[in-house]
Amino acid sequence: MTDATQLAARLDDAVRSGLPIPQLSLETALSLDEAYDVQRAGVDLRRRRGEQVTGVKLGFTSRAKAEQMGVSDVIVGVVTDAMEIVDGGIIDIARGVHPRVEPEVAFRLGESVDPTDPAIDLANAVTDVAPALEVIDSRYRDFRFSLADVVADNTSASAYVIGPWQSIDDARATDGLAARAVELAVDGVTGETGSTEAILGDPMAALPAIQRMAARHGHELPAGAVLLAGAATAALPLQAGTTFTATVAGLGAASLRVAGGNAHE
Ligand code: 0L1
Ligand code: MG
Repeated sequence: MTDATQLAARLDDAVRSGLPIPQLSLETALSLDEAYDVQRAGVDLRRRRGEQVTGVKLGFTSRAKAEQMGVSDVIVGVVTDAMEIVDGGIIDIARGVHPRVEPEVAFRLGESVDPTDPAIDLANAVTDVAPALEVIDSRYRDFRFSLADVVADNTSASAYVIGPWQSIDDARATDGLAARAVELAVDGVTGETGSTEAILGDPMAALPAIQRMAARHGHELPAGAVLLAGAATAALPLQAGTTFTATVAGLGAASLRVAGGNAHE
């Protein structure tokens, strides 16, 4: 039997110190359900420090990342107000272990949803969509982990930026959300390019996946919750003194300035 609270505390220390830890799975055999117990215990620690949950995020939504990890399903994590950075705001790289940034699409819920209710379609509760940046920062040495490790580590969630929200109906009326060009630029120079298609074929497909995972693992979906659908390109390492901008065709851009010295690894 694993002690979820104890394992969560080790990960939480790594978040707060910026110092990496060895993978939990090297010492402890964790099932996926046990890994989600550790994730939940970590979120409870954050809540006890006063952080408020602002939403959820999906990981492994691109076929490339899923194949790289040898997994066939997405994973879900939790984001809090302490992870939110205003659009154009600053992140201090020195607080991270080895942070990377990826361009995403975000949704916002207009009403509270019970994900366990089979009569509910989460897509009907989404009112807005926005371009976004997610900073991922594995708390494990060398950014290496097993599936259970990364789930326990709250799917590497570290920070996020939401660009301008627009009505989901308006955004979808034009061309839908699939196959929109995405660029991740570094100081205005293209770093990565891709398409929203990399997010499960269409970011809208993230919504039933979030509903299913939230129901299975007990994540709440209140009104106003932010749903990060997944990455549209590979992630780039954060570098001090640079600005990262994610642009999603038709949705606009979200950006983040990186300050501070060096990350820890
Ligand atoms: O948001 C993500 O897709 C990250 C999922 C966890 C895997 C990673 O840290 O690359
Ligand atoms: Mg992500």
